[in-house]
Amino acid sequence: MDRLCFTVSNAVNTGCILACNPYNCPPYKTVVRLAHGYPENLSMTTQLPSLQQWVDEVAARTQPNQIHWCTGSDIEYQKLIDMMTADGTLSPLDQDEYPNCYLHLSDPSDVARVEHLTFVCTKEQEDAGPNNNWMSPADGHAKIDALFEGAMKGRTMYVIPYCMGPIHSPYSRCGVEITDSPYVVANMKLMTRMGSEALARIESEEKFVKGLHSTGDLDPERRFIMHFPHELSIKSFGSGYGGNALLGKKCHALRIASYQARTEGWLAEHMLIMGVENPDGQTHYIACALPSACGKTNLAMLIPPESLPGWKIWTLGDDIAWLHLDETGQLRAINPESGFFGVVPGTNEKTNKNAFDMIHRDAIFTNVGRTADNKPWWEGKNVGEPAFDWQGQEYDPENGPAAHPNSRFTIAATNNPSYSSLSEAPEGVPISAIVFGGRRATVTPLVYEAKNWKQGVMLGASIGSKLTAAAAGEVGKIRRDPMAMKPFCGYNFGDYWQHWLSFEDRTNKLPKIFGVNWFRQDDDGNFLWPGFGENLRVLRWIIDRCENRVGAVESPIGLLPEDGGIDTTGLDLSAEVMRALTTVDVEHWRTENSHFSDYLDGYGKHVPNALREEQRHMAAELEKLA
Ligand code: GTP
Ligand code: SPV
Ligand code: MN
Repeated sequence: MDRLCFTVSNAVNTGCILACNPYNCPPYKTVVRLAHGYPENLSMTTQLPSLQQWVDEVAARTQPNQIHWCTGSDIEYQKLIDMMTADGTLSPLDQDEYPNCYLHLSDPSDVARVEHLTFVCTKEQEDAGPNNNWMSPADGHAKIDALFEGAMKGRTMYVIPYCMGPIHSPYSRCGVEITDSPYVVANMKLMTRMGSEALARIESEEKFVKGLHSTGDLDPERRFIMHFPHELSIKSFGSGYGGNALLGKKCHALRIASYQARTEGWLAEHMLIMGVENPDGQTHYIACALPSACGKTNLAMLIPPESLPGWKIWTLGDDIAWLHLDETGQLRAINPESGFFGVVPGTNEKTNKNAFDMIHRDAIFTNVGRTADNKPWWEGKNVGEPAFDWQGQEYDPENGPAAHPNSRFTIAATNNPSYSSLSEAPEGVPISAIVFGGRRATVTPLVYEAKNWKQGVMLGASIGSKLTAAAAGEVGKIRRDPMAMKPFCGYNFGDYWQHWLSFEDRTNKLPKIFGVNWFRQDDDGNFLWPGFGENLRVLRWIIDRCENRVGAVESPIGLLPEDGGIDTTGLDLSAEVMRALTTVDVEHWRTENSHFSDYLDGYGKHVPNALREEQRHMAAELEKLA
């Protein structure tokens, strides 16, 4: 079977990639390092002068007790775990049922990304755009450098070389994170390709993103996450949590990478990547953007329901996709990460069995509760009872949930039963469909298709979603979250939409674009659509549309499923509910369109004309039906 065609079987494709890597990347020279082991390998350094100089400068400013260059070995990981267990940063969970699983409880003020303290520092404010908090690079450096003065006194400074993406992929990009948090090192080990191999690539490329991080004293008043896209650098102070501190993730792979991607002609997106294999063994790859805590991890490792025998799902990524056009004009995706930092609450055998099973070993849990017999516990686990909450106190429902709503598991991707070995393919996977979605109780249908690329870009740009616990703030409020990138685009959204539109000028093979919404509710707050594994029914319609196998109904917002277009056999769903899920309410959409128009106004002259025309065209089409 042709490896580069749209539909390839996962198994066939895997074998082929191992046999014939078309890029024939030279293997990066592996530098032999003295096996001093941890923590004695303090003398290990780098052959790259610019990296050595930066590490020396940081050490002079932050004054650590010692410097540890991370090799990424399993022994190093275990020693860090042992050290954190000894000093109470981690607690071992019941090792019979949860081997190699540990619990970390963060500071109660440090439980989510802090968007109001996250800045993009560009020379001109309009380059960062209204979608970002802005500071000038000079002010940004001055403000945060002052906090780093002496910040690592008495601590070990860890130098983490990492590679976002397969080590030998031309699409991958490297970085080095310096941190004083062993918890960050352990998480980076599970989430990225870090250590000696990454350092060898960095030394040979002589280019890397610089990320400097210190947990400081966790004082929210002294907490900032600063990005300097023109310098390819990040400085983060005062938080040890997730996207604030694991700098390879949102800071590098989205904010800095989106900026790099614009200048280099690719896309860095908040998207899962999954392979959907049909009973004939054909696999389509889908990239899907949903805002934080809106279902990417769940969708990426979905288990097909019994009513769809023969279907298989392959997980490539659950949070970030880097998308490139190859030399044939085909859009291809790699996952820059190699692990998951997933929302724990709600994970159970029914909703996400793959995740539920995989987090029974080798996982770090952050901010979940515990049972009396030392098993992790969270709301929606459906097994056991909480004895302690996420702050380590005896569980009392009066104090709120046992697990923090943004509690997370960290785990290597290879632990996932649905792991796709194509995750390691240097050339990534061909994308058949791009999907955008949000969490909306009303308005947005279960699924709809853009008629063309321009309408698809508008579909993505106009996504609105309820805020979730993944960021500190007002949970439940609807906000515009274009392409699920509101907190993560490292430059002006107007320019970003133009960049998206520009892909149409470069290829005639672009994937179709779809919108989805798993979260429609009735007046009593019940979800109308069963979601989770049943979402495969929607993916199937999407693939059928890509293959021109089913028809669709025209509407002002795009193409909708025909009656019966989505197979609901075996579901307890009335025709009336299905119709509610797949029709356009003209009044709702007129309001939606007018909100979107106001939103575009905020981006002034940066709004691409083509996007404005699409918005006006939709308004006119809705007017005809009013
Ligand atoms: P981030 O890691 O923050 O980017 O989140 P995510 O997009 O990966 O979200 P995740 O898959 O972790 O899901 C977040 C929450 O949404 C969990 O509580 C899930 O149980 C819930 N959820 C996921 N998929 C569905 C669905 O199809 N229907 C419903 N009703 N809830 C869902
Ligand atoms: C998100 O908020 O989209 C996450 C979690 O994936 S964090 O790593 O904290 O950004
Ligand atoms: Mn995310």
